[in-house]
Amino acid sequence: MINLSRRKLILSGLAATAGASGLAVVARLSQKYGLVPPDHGGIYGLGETLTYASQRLLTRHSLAREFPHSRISPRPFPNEISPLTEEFKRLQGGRFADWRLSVDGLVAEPASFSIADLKSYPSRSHITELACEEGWSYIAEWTGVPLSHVLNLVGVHPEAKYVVYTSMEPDTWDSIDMADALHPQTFLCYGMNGGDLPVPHGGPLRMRLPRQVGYKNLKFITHLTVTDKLKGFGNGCGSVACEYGYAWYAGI
Ligand SMILES: Nc1nc2c(c(=O)[nH]1)N[C@H]1C(S)=C(S)[C@@H](COP(=O)(O)O)O[C@H]1N2
Ligand SMILES: [Mo]
Repeated sequence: MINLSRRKLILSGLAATAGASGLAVVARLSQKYGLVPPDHGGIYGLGETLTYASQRLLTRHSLAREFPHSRISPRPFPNEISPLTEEFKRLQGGRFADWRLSVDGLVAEPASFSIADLKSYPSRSHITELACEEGWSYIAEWTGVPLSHVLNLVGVHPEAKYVVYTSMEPDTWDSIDMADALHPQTFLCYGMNGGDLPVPHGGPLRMRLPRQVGYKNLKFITHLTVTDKLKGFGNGCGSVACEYGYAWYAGI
């Protein structure tokens, strides 16, 4: 763990060298302290590294803003109806009783969970904003089980660095680092505004991670893989979105 004074030192190092001409030094410092995001190789590589490194050093433990009930948006906007696959329709027809979330990778005991299993664990709620990169946003109350709870149940190996999550929507997956995976506001979310999570908003289960923008909050997730490297997942940059040019780390 990086302590506060060392954190300050690295940060001022990052800032000073970025302000001067030594961007290569930023890259080297970030590498040294494990602060390089998986999509650092692109045209904006150094920018992504600087954003991720400074946010990780400054805000690793900070919380996304929570709102009072009175601020819940009357008409939350779903940007997608449902994955219109036969398999999804079959599960939806059975009210998701046959639906499972499977968890594997660097864990002591791979497992799979029904929605009833997930609902039997301690549930948490927060009223937070979902902000799309396209400019719209809304506030809702999100309920779920903290991802950290499920990761503790399966026993994550110490070398784990990322959690990859996959949607039932074809070719849709993303990943987060362990700081976000273990963050108290990061939920496997099955509820919204007091009811079950509606299908248009990702029901029966979505990732809810209010410290990153909308597109990291994948809907219809059914599979988690804990890993120490993202090489081997798609082209290795950490998400499908990133393969289309969006940042892997999209902190707010
Ligand atoms: N499976 C899946 N998850 C997804 C998306 C999607 O198209 N498919 N869109 C993302 C984007 S860009 C945003 S802004 C949010 C929107 O969440 P909402 O539809 O519940 O408002 O979902 C994210 N999760
Ligand atoms: Mo979005």
